[in-house]
Amino acid sequence: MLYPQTNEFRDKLDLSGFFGFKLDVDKVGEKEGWEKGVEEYRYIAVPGSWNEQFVDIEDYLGWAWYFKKFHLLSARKGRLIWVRIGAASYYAKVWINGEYVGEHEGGDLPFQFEISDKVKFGEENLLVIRVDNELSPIRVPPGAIPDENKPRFRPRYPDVNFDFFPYGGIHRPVYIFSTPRSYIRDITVFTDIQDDKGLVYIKIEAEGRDVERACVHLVGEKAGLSKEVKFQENVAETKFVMENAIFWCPENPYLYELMVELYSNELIDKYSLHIGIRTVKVKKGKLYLNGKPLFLRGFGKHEDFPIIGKGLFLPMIIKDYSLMKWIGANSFRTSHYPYSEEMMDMADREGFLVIDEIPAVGLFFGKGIEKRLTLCKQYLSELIARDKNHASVIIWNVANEPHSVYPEAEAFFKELYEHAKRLDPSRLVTLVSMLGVKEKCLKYFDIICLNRYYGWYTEPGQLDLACQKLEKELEALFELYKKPIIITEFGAGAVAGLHNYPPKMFTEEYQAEFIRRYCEVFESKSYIAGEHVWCFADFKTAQESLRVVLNRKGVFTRIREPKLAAHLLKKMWTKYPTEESYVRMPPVKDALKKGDIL
Ligand code: BDP
Repeated sequence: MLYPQTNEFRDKLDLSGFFGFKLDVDKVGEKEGWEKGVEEYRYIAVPGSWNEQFVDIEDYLGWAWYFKKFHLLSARKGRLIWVRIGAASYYAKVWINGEYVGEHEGGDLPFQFEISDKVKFGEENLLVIRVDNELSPIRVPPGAIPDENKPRFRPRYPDVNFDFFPYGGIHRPVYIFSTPRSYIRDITVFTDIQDDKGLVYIKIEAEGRDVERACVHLVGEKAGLSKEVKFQENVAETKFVMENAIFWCPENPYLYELMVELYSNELIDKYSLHIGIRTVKVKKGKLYLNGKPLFLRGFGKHEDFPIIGKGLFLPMIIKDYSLMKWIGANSFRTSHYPYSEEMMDMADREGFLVIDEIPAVGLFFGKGIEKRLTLCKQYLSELIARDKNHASVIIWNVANEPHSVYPEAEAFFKELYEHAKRLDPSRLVTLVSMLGVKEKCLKYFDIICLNRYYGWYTEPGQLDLACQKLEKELEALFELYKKPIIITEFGAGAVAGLHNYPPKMFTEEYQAEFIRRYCEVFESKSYIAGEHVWCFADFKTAQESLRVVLNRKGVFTRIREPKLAAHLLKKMWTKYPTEESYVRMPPVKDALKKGDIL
């Protein structure tokens, strides 16, 4: 799915700003014709979550309506007009000028509808979006699990089956954009490496009657290649061989520009992408980027900030990459849902490796399983369609910590793995597990991802015992599968400003010591391919007895102030020469004096 672009054939109108907003607590809006507009409403900012903008609806998770007027120039007549919504949590239904145009399930992925015959040119138009953020066991992520299946020991309010706040609202930009009637619908790029050559495979899909051929240009700083390809049934495929190619990697995130020009008799459309040439592979229990061993250092994160909630906040994207660079990270996971397209673009540019995750968190089996599988497959298709051309994305993750002890879990995850591989054979596919050796489904996946909290949820305060258990489990897991293991979560809560020596749970010292001890174990195992600390920053959760408003496992506070652990990580992660720093690090103990945190 292509992001709206502007050039001489395409334009877009960003509707971000204030929208009219009205709650529909009793679900009467459609009966009362709110799709044609309402007289009474309040204002809300888009993008942004409603829960953080208003004091009276912080915990409201029901239906709400958004209204926005916009103008279209008469000059746009004859072109295709589209509405595109970057993300609306959780379900959205859309009308233009009172006419229904479509709906979409899933709160974290973009969707668009063609509205050419519903808009008025040279006049005012009304866009209406009904957003429904109700929690339900048959939604993904699920809320309010029916009692017979409840694997939880902790009640939460709102009643979610995951550990972050279920924000409602339109969280990413809303665009009205236009394309020619015959246009480039999609571009898919895969890359490979042969000695010093970069192989770039390109598929172009077009729409419209007069599509004939495309001119494709691959342009770098020192080299450029061009080709002409003919369409057959609106699909054209080609391959470039770039001699002495510059390979994309965290130290040199080099991007080539790929320009596609679409022709009938004459030039009718254009689209350009930035692509990186790189490979990611697993061989004999190790992970490789461009044929070199790869070790991931970084975090699990969240899209969460005071006031804007889960809404797109561009300065935070810049700030987070800046802090991740400062600390010496080279990667992150989009826990527990796809992040914004803007965040993914910046990962390509800044050289961060990404484990890209669908919103399959808190999954459980039993009643409603077919619907949840259908949704997971839909999300995987939509995520891969959206992010397939990002050099930064190296792994697709199909779920976080599913409660997969039930027999039907095996078939469920086998199907998800095969679905992802069918759509993208070039990347690795994983499942992030909490069951470890007890997990039945890991055998299907290319690489193992494990979340661990010995010394926190179990063995509280006992880091020696925690590390013994961790080491024992890692050995057993590798013995079982002989696949590289990434630790996708490990961490301890720390209330910023709370100190104690010797380290005690919830102090900054304990969090730092916990991370240091875990990293020491990882560094001693050659099959460990990465360490992702949970979490990058403190984030808001539902209310429950285990959380003090926020989950405090961030090494930065919610407003991005470093805790002691951030300084420790910087010390550990920036010890290594930048050139080859993504190659496996020397053991932490060589780089650090024991007990030396700052
Ligand atoms: C893990 C979950 C993550 C939680 C974390 C925690 O994957 O979403 O926030 O635990 O409890 O199990 O902090």
